[in-house]
Amino acid sequence: MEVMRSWQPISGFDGDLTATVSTVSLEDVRFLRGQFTDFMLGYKFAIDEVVTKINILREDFNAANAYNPIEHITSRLKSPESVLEKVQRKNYAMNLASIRKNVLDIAGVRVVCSFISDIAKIRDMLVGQEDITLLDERDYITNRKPNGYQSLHLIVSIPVFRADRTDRMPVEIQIRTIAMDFWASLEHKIYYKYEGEVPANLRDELAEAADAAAQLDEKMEGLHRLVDRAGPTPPGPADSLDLSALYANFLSDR
Ligand code: 0O2
Repeated sequence: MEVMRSWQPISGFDGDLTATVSTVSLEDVRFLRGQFTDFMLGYKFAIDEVVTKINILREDFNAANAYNPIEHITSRLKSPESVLEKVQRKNYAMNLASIRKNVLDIAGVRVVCSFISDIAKIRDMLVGQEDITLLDERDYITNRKPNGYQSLHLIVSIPVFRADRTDRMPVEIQIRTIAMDFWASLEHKIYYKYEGEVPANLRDELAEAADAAAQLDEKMEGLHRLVDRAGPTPPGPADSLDLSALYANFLSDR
């Protein structure tokens, strides 16, 4: 069979993937793999762009303030298998144009903050940048998921400057506190261990743990505010002005 030069629907595809796999050659699969790898590269670059932006904010905070709202940043590029699994699960068309349009969480960046109030701060700073466009926002903090999951999800698009073109790429940014992140990573492990069928008693325990995490966040936020109020005022630009000239002026007026 001739190697496919452009992305075409695989001939003979009737929705039965097992039948499709037996009708394509190894060369076809290699070609598709190459095309897919190139397609994914843009998402990797988009992650790099967003991580750079967040690292700049972090460094800027460190330089200007005694306190830094960003605890840590992680990122992940969805694997080709899980992109295609999502396409199949959501019944999207199995081609690149459809993936580009429908699967907006291929590039993912997670920002973990110390306090709840930091989440809105980081969100506003990112969304306010002129090359970032907010496409969608899901606030699972105000509207906690029934299992207890909390996080702020933004889908943004940013320009990625390639060698021969500029592409606007979508990135999912998840912003959450340390407590929310702790809960989510444990829940994720439990979910996978039980392959989605988490026993009722564990689900109840997780819901309780989510309440405890939310209470801890509130308590820490309260303490943070108290300390912030009581703490010394950070030095401003006027603090280091040389006042000798003013003193000399007072003396000459006597
Ligand atoms: P991973 O491991 O991060 O790659 P869908 O992708 O269709 O299931 P949807 O509607 O596109 O979900 O997006 P949604 O609900 O905003 O969530 C997408 C991501 O949020 C997930 O990505 C998780 O990272 C996280 N998430 C959402 N709900 C939960 C939850 O109940 N528990 C935990 N631990 N994480 C959650 P992925 O690709 O599923 O996983």
